[in-house]
Order: sequence, then structure tokens, then C-alpha cells
Amino acid sequence: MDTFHEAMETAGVFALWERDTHEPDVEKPRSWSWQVMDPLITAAIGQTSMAAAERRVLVLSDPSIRQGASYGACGNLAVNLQVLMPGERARPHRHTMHALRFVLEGRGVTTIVEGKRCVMNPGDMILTPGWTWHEHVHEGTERSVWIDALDVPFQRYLKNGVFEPGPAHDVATLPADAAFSAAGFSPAATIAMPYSPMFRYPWEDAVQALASITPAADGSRRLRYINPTTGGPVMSTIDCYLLALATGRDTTAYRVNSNSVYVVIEGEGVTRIGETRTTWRKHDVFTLPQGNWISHCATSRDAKLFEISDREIVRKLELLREEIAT
Ligand code: GTQ
Ligand code: FE2
Repeated sequence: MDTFHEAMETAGVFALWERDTHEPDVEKPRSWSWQVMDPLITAAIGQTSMAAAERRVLVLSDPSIRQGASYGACGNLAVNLQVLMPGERARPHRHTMHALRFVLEGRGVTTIVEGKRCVMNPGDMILTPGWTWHEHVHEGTERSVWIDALDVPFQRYLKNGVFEPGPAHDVATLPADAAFSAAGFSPAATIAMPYSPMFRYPWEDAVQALASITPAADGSRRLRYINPTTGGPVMSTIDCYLLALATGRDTTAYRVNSNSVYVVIEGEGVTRIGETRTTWRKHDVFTLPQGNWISHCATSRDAKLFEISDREIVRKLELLREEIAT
């Protein structure tokens, strides 16, 4: 090292002209097939007890996000698989990270969120917004598996992650979910909240609403899960959708500088993500990293995909850039 570089190092500076700071920070599209995950989940059951583990979770992990204590699947999103067996429970805790659950299999689990009991049947989506107490209790008879999505990488970046173990205390009194369950109505006293005070989004309701949507020009139908007090996303950092595809038709290509993770709920198909082609079937999970042109094509009937997106983070910061192919 010459004296200039030694002096810079001692001073804690570097020369901008000697670094390529324009090199894009790209994530590769990734996918996790259910065929591989299913036996791994079964194996995980024997690897720990719920007395020992805070949560029995397999983290879908992109190595580029696995820095220090952080983890994630894509962009600002962590997506994990959680398994609970009959008679087991996952103890109460709360954390600043926002989270949601989407149930893949097994009936009989209840997630208690800030005192509200949310039944978890296949297809149901349950919110556990930041700083709400939550625990999972399995009173059914079969293995239950669900997807957890959290804003872990983003909150890590903000150094905002706080975790508190239970028992629960200072539990807030929230309106019952039923007060929001008829579309078009909410309690008159409700004020706009930064996250949805409705914590359970039943699968039957989602399917019915989805079926009533007039298809877009490409035959697809897209339903948004919303906060009924604002009409906006369910939580400030996580936005989610249910997408139904017409068989054998490419959806209109788009690209956006936000990230999504898709969970296949029903059907089979293929998604183009930039230069990559990802084929998918029931319960596979795949990522759509920002900046890629994206188009889906279902190869079976009734293909339905659950989408988890960090778009709101980018949009709120007025940094969103999106394009639709013409
Ligand atoms: O169920 O509370 O996948 O706290 C990661 C962190 C699940 C949970 C995860 C969590 C949970
Ligand atoms: Fe949690």
C-alpha cells in the first residue's frame, strides 16, 4: 500500500473513483419445491420439541440475504415453513417484525393474536402485525404446515428488531374480526389503523371474492387482501394478493422495483422471471426479485397463487418504478 492509501485507511475514507459503486445488487430467482420440502418438514418434527424450540420453522434462505443474524427469501421478505403437530403449542411472544401466515395443510390450529382466536384452516391467511402477542395451539388431529412471511430483512436493515418473550401482558382490546366481516361495513368508532384490525382472512371468502372479479385482458383475476380501515395493504410493509390464471395464456408482462414471493395454492404452470423459467405446482414457493420482466402461464385449470410483496415499502418512500408491456 502506498502512503496515500495508508493515510486513507487510517483516516477511514476511500477513493470513490477506485470503486465501481454502480454495480447492481441483484438477487437470483429461487424456488423451493414441495416435493423436497415435504419430507424435510417431516424430518424436522423429530429434530426438536416445542418445549425446546421457540418455533419449529425451516427458513427459505437466499444466501445473499443471510448476513449476520438476518435471513430472508427475497428482497425485504423472509418466508419460512412452520410445522406443528397435534397437542403441541408454540409459546406466546411478540416482536416488532410484521408477520402473516398462510395455511398449507392441517386443520385444528388456532393462532391467538393479541387475545383474538384465529382458526387456521387450509387457505386461511392470518396476520400477526408488529408488536401483537401471538401463540399457536394445535387441537386437531393431523400435521399442520403453514407459510410464515415476515419483514425480517427490512427491520434488520433499520436495526429495529425487538423481541419479547411471553407470557402476554398489556394485551390491547381490539374490535372482533366479525365487526369487519361484512364487506362495506365497519364499526362507526373505528379509526384508521396502520395495520388491519381484522386478523383472519378465511379462504372461502377469498375464493368467492376472487371468482366475482371480471378477468383482465389476459384472463387473470387478482384479489388484494386489505386493511378494512384504510383500503390499503394489510400491514405497512407487507402487501398480499391472490392471483387466478386462465389456462394456457401468458399474463401481460410487467416489471417493478419491488420484490415478491409466490406460493402455489392450486394448479400448475410456468413463470418467466427475466431469463429464468420456473415451473411450479401445488405448494411450491418461488421468488420474483425486483427488476425482472415477469409473466405467468398456467398449464392446468384453476391455478391460484398467493403473492406476498414488499411493494408498499418502495411505494411509501416514493421510489416505486413499474412498467407494463404493451
Ligand atoms: O410463528 O411467531 O417463521 O416469530 C419466524 C418468527 C414464525 C412465529 C417464524 C416467528 C414466527
Ligand atoms: Fe412470532
